[in-house]
Amino acid sequence: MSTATNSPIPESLQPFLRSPKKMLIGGNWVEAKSGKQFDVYDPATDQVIAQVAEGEAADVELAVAAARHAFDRGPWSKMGGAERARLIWRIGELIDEHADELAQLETLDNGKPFAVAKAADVALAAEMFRYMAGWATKIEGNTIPIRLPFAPDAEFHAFTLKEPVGVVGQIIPWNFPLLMAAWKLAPALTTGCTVILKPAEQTPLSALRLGELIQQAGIPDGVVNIVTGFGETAGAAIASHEQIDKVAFTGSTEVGKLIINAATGNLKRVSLELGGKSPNVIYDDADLDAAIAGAADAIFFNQGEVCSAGSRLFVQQGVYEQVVAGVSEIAKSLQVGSGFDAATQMGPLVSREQFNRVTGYLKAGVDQGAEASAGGSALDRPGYFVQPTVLKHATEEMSVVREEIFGPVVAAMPFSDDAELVRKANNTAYGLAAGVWTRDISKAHRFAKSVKAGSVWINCYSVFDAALPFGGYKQSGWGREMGHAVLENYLQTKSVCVSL
Ligand code: TXE
Repeated sequence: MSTATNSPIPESLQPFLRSPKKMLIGGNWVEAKSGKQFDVYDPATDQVIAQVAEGEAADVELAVAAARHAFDRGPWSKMGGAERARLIWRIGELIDEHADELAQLETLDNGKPFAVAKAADVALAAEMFRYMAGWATKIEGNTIPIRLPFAPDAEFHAFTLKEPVGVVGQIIPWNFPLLMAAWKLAPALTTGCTVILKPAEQTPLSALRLGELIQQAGIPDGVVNIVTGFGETAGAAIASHEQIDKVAFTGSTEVGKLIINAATGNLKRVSLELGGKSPNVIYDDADLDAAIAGAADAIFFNQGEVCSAGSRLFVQQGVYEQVVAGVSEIAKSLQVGSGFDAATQMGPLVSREQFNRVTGYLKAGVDQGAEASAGGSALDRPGYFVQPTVLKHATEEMSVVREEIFGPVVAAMPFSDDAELVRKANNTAYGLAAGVWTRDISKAHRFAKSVKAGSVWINCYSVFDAALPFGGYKQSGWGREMGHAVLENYLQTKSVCVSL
């Protein structure tokens, strides 16, 4: 592993950074009612880069009123699908037109390499809006033949209508700030819902810029409201609000459980995309060059701050040492530094808190008997940098194997046969994703069937597409993001029965 120097903030971002960071409520950019602001940090330097309005319950109240008005009075929920589709498509185009600026904001706020932000976060966000725009004209119910056993001659015409669920609260994390906003906003808009979006307090900047683009696209006032602030205040006020019909959350499993409790007051619908501890499996008959590179990418992509990261690496006994050595070699070769440096392959972690959490796990892993065959500690420099780390001699009881670290740390474990593998792979509270590398197609399919996970990648990892559903089994969540499946989160079914 080598380190690149920090690079200065691009001059082109300065006008946006210098403008006051207000919240979008009812089509207006407003301060927090309390007048409070909070600091936002550059994770590569530990310096404050912006001050952002600190929304709380009173601001959520205003945002809910605006969203309620926009939903109950229209025009959004009553607009034709084709008209909504044109506006949603336009958001995707505007994201592409501002791709460099949005990617720079993402690098500055989250730390990730600029090239990754542009190729993955920004491109996938634009694609998500365009994909969802297509569904706006295809939301249909069914006609359903029915017959009453006690009145067989009575004739009915019965059908279902798909209607938007209403006002939706959306609470998102900091690992893919713009993309998570897109995953949430696009299906809500497609189905005719109105939204209160709360970005993560660590990374609010790209969502605020997206708010400006959403206005530019012509989305009516009050349809998308953006409240910046902390989870325990603004987030909790959204989760418990009686006038919000649904809450969609991405974040930790711990907070996901709090959201469910808070939502019981009015029994609002809840969808959750939570943590993971995903198994990535390499059989001895795999194309090992591809599998080793794939295993490294599965954990080091986005600094390991990926809910579906391949953080438990299971390697068949005969090739275990070779694979661990290969992944360790890649870890050591990765260029770690400022996301603005073109040579950088891995940026800093997002925050001081996340840095402390990940370095805490590194210490715990070694204390519990694992050995770092690459990395193992923080980097001695300002900013929240840690080394890409491979832990060998890991066992199932260790906290580094059981708990989500959400950093560039992979725990490698050997297995001998399928039965042992499946037991170990499923020995987790989570069930978000899994990967398997083998040349034997039957083996791959058997593993895909037996692993309890919402996504399985065969001879690849971290492949995402707006058309492909994504979400968790077990404590990794409720409901699916993306694809046709996500529409169900935002629609309700009304049965209509006409006597003929
Ligand atoms: O998450 P939180 P944190 C996991 C990952 C990470 C850990 C902690 O393991 O190390 O969570 O990260 C809002 N009511 N993931 O503390 O707190 C908060 O403001 C309502 C996995 O940052 O769950 C933010 O907008 N909202 C993950 C969002 O929840 C609340 C992505 C996520 O923050 C709230 C992020 C409350 N009481 C972390 N408390 C994934 N699945 O991708 C916080 N929030």
